[in-house]
Amino acid sequence: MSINSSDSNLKPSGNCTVPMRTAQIMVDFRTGELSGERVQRITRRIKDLKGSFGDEKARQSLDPEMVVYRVETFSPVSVGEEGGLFWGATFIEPGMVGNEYFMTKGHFHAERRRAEFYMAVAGGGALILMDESRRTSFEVMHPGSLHYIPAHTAHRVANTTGSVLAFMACWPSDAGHDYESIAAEGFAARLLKVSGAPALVAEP
Ligand code: PAN
Ligand code: ZN
Repeated sequence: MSINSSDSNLKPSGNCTVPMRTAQIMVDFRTGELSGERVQRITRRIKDLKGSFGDEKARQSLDPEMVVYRVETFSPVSVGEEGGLFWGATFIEPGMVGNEYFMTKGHFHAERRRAEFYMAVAGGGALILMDESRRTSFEVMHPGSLHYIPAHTAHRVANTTGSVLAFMACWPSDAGHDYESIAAEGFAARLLKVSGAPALVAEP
């Protein structure tokens, strides 16, 4: 029996002796959305993001229930297990807190030696990267852009457009997330709207 990848009507035949399994998860490549029973979902709202944005007064003036971003995750192995991989999709709403774009909390991996891939699917924005010496840079994200996040590098994404920014991610199952370092020290620069355009502005 020959199998080709476009053979979507493939069925086990009477002679087939190997087990056939269907994928547990499906990815919608137009939107990045995951579907399947094992997809886990979290939502981050304005009320969950105290301390993330530079202008705390502006954050408090917004509806605390307003959604800033959602994350869908497929974790085929336990968190912390060595040798596995996780898949995620993140959806950042358009919006601003003062002059700062809606963005993810951002983190270092708890196991600093772990890297990650991001790939933008829809919308546009910026991946902000910061190494352990607090050197900060950003990469523009647009549909199809693939971003390698090296080990020892904090990462956060900001949506700089008027529509949802969706991106996929793949990272090692023993990477873990260190949000505490970012909560304590922040990023060394913020992505702000300056004269109508995004600019990475160093913290004073
Ligand atoms: C991503 C992020 C996701 C949400 O899956 O966890 O985009 O960002 P925060 O975790 O910073 O809130 C990832 O980088 N995983 O390692
Ligand atoms: Zn990460």
